[in-house]
Amino acid sequence: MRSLRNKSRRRVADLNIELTKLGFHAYLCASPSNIQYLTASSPLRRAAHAMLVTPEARPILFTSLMDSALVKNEVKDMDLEILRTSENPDESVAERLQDFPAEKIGFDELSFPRFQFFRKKLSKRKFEHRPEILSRMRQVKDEAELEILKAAAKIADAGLEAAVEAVKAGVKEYEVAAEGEYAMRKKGAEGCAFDTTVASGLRSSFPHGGCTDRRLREGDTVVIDIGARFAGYHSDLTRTVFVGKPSPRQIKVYRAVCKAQSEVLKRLFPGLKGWEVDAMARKVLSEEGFDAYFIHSLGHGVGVDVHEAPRLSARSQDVLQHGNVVTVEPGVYLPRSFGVRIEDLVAVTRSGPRLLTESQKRVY
Ligand SMILES: [Mn+2]
Repeated sequence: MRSLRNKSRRRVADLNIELTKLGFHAYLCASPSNIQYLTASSPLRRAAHAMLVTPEARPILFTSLMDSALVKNEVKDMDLEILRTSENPDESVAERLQDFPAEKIGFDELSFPRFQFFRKKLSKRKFEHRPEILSRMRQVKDEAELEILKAAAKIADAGLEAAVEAVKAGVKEYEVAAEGEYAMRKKGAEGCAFDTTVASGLRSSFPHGGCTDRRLREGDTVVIDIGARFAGYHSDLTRTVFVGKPSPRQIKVYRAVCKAQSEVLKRLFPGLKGWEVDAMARKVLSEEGFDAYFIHSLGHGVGVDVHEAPRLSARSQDVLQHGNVVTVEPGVYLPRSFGVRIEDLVAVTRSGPRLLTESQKRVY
């Protein structure tokens, strides 16, 4: 608890240094993920309405009366403001902002109506959408965060194992998903990181197949994409398996995807740009003749959000740093036929990539 408080204090201090450097007088956090990060408390993800950070004073957390006891229990060195009920909760936030001499106010994310409201209420102030200030901080994980992400990855491993065990002809996709999710819950998951995908047969050619009541058949390709939420952090893991014996074509695609992934995993070091890493996988797949069917980006950062910085995509200028946690997930999707994706969660470190997910990959 104490170390969490120190962590929160350090993150707020870092944000304030950034704000001062960039000439901001205040920063309004409305994103639950950013509030979780700055308070180092995952329950606050839901319990806080907004957070106001300023180099001039202690941060202010806005919360409903209903959640105020929880917030008080989690956070000690911040001011608490109880939202007045039965009206627009942003009225309270705007009032507090009015007390500030702040001219230039940064914010992370606001719906258009909320943004309009603040602009109208505080017409003399300048509001700037600057989500990258926090996403840059969040993408570099410390040791404690890496431990939590490792635990989340381990839970996903257990979920995947249970799901793969359930794969056999006659079983429905959602039954496979249910086995995986149940196993994750029993291992301590707070929930799923996202809706589990179990996409079989032709449906495996849809990267975001979700799952349906389709029954698995002999010869099917099955893409299972599963992840856990643990202590407010996420994991993301995909394996592709076959029902019965795969055909030579299925094996060829599977091997190509495996090769693309292992090439990247060998050479994932700080200093590389997102597009360079993406290109490594694309090059292997082009040598195998499948690059035209790799129709998404190679990977993304994972942390307080399942999708965050840095991005590993064809256009990403993000530079990998020690402490990044990313997915490496090449895929090949043959239209009207089948698809294969293999995904692991990896920590980028000075001494090389550290795999967080450890599910085995069948070799064909
Ligand atoms: Mn992913």
